[in-house]
Amino acid sequence: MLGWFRKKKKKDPVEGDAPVEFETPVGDTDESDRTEEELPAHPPEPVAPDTPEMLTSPEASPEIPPEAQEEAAEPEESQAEQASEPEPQEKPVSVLKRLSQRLSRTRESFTIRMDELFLGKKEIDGELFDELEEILITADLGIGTTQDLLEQARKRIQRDNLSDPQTLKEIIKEQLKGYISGDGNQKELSLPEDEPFVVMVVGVNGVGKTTTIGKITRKFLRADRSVLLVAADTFRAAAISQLKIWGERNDVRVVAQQEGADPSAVVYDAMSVARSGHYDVVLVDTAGRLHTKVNLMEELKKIKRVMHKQLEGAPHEVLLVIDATTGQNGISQAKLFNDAVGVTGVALTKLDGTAKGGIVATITRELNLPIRFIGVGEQVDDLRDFDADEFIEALFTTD
Ligand SMILES: Nc1nc2c(ncn2[C@@H]2O[C@H](COP(=O)(O)OP(=O)(O)OP(=O)(O)O)[C@@H](O)[C@H]2O)c(=O)[nH]1
Ligand SMILES: [Mg+2]
Repeated sequence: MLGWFRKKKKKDPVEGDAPVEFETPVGDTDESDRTEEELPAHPPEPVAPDTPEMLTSPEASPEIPPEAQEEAAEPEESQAEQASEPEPQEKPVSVLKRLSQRLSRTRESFTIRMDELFLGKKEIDGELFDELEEILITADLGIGTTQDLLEQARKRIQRDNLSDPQTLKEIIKEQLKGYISGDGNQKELSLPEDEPFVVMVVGVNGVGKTTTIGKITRKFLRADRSVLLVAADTFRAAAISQLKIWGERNDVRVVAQQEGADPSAVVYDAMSVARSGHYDVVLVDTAGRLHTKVNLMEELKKIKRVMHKQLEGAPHEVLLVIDATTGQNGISQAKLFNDAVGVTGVALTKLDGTAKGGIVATITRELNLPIRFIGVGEQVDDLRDFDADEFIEALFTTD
């Protein structure tokens, strides 16, 4: 359980009153309980022509005008439509049901295909394993994880002398849960009490860094934490204004300079503001590519060094944002970022728009990185604290 969004303890109890402590995690409660208005997805931003430097994300590339992106999307698959689905008025949709709806494309390619495969099967044979392998690879579980999973399943079947295909299905479910609920994923994470909690958000362009920052800001505000945003993506003027829009929406301060400014200088200023203003949380947006010939990874390392010099514990978290629709490509990106700046957690976005949800298991098993959040839509509340059990249940829900 992610402890970031526990409400801040009240420090000055009124005399005579028992001290009030808020320990309830907030942010991922049943969305039917929500009282706050849903904010619209951030508006399409003006796009400046630019040259990708070293890494690009094939999805939602800022080079593609929003209209063209809309045209390219199949109408029934439109993320915007999914995100703005009308809420049922009378019957509140449970958290699990809602999540499983958002994961519908992965469920179709994985759970539903698996159900069809097992339907009518009377015995476990080689053919069943071959077809299973194909399903797992299509869901982007990755070759390594798929093979490990099938090998473990074969061993179990032999060892326990099992013959019922339904048991095999249960074994797969258990095995998947094992991969994604590793140690790192269940760690309780708390915020430092006496200094700002600094999160450096990194990732390739277009993966959803700025949007995720906007969503996380809202979660922290609900937990009574003050938030400072930092526009260290100085690559495009639009990137800076996009963060400022999120700042306005959430009514929080944004430290920014002009386009093309040295991102480390922005961060330097921001750390002083954070300390003097006693901010609880600092969220730093970084670029996915650069306008100069400076290597992106070198630039990120520099930003990290500057933060650390200003505040010893910072960054407390290097949050890598991965776009789930990029599948195994996202895994290669993760390795590069991890080698350069030491990623400590992952936010996996756009799970609502992809059949490649199996990437969750690859991230946790092969990269051994904890997934902190999953993005399941464009709205401010479409960011969930990742919970392995809940995720597996939602994935295997059949209705
Ligand atoms: N469907 C869906 N869309 C998302 C999600 N997260 C982000 N997006 C969309 O992805 C697009 C890119 O998001 P940004 O936040 O601008 O990505 P970025 O990484 O900051 O991009 P750069 O600033 O260009 O590096 C936007 O249209 C977002 O609304 C998600 O979880 N689901
Ligand atoms: Mg951005």
